[in-house]
Amino acid sequence: MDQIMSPALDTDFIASQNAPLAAAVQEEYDALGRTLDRRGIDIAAITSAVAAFAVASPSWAVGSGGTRFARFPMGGEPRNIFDKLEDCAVVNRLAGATPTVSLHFPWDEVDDLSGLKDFAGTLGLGFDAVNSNTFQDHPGNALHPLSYKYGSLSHTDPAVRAQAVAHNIHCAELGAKLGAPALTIWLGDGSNFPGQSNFTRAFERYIDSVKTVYASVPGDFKLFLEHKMYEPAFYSTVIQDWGSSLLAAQAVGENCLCLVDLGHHAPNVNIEMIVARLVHAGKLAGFHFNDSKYGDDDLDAGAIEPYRLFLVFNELVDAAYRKAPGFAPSYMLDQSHNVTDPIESLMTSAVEVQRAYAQALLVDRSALEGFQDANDPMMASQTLKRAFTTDVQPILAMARLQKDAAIDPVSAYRASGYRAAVTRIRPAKSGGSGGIV
Ligand code: LRH
Ligand code: MN
Repeated sequence: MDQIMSPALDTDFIASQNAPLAAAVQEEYDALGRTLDRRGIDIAAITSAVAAFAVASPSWAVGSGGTRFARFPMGGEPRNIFDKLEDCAVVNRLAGATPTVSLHFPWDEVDDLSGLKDFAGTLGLGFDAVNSNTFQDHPGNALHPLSYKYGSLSHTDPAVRAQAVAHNIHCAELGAKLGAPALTIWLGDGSNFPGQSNFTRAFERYIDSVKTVYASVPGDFKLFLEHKMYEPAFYSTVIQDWGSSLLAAQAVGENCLCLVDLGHHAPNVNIEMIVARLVHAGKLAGFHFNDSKYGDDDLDAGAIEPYRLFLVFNELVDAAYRKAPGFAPSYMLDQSHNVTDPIESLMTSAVEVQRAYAQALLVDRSALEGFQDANDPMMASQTLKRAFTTDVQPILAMARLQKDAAIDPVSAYRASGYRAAVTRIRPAKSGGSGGIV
């Protein structure tokens, strides 16, 4: 597979883009360093923690996303997993925070897995949790002759359940061969009418199926269960909320954990408290970061509710600070880019997740604990707000500069002409009707 030789991946090009910006970054960084020093915080320690922070890119989000109404593809749509990895490499090279990719099967499946792994390696990429797909039928795919219209792992028909179980075992094997740590299982299984499904029997069939998958996955390979309130089912969903996910993960086994997709909750749900509960239970798998205002909008992380994202990271930094048992979450983006260039959205979203992490590192945890124990809500709230309102942009830019990434990823990307180059190379895809990918 021949690689696209783009300036977007070239160290000298990136250095030329950074040169006119570096002095200002250094000046702002030094000023912030003095501010944080007065708070007893070492900016260098924060910067190296931020530089080490990583979030995975979703392979399914580098093409233009859409809704059930329409999809408006831009030029240079990826044709296959190799194109997707090239685009993910640009995101990582310029924003310096996405060294792994989360794959989706069968969309990304190839016969030559070691070839795929090597190709990713040449792009400086590895793999995070892979994803199975029993939420749509796969016409012509011999492994999926039966339909998932009425469910998959919780289907009333044991033959359909067996087909879905086999698919998930297959995805885990593909993931393990690629060095991925886990398989994420998200299902559309549910009902559209009261009475259509027996909640308990469906849930027990689901647990039984996941137990069968769990029994077949290699040693420390993990299963991540992803809950979602609704869609595609609009009355009940088998794994509808964190409670159902936790009950199932506890029933399945130690390496079965609960993944939190920020968009899978009703508006105004206290997601940061769900995170605290899953950490308490030792069952937090990790995240699909995105943002939303209404439903599972899959908007760019931090674009709508940056304070909520900060509050989630406040719980994560607190868990690390308390050395919570079994705390090792996987961080992944899961978004749909309907009106922006996906590469720009993935770069800026990775930076927004990094920003929330950096701000959460600035929380004075011992002071906060004191105000909480003293029942001083005003000072407790102000302690969080002080961290959230600290402009950590110089730290994020310095972390990128120190990694030879781009101080301003979007400007560097646009200056690289990458989109125009792939638009020339990759045949245009028609738009037409909806569908997220
Ligand atoms: C379901 C979901 C799931 C993916 C899919 C692309 O809404 O969040 O994580 O499989 O999006
Ligand atoms: Mn998701």
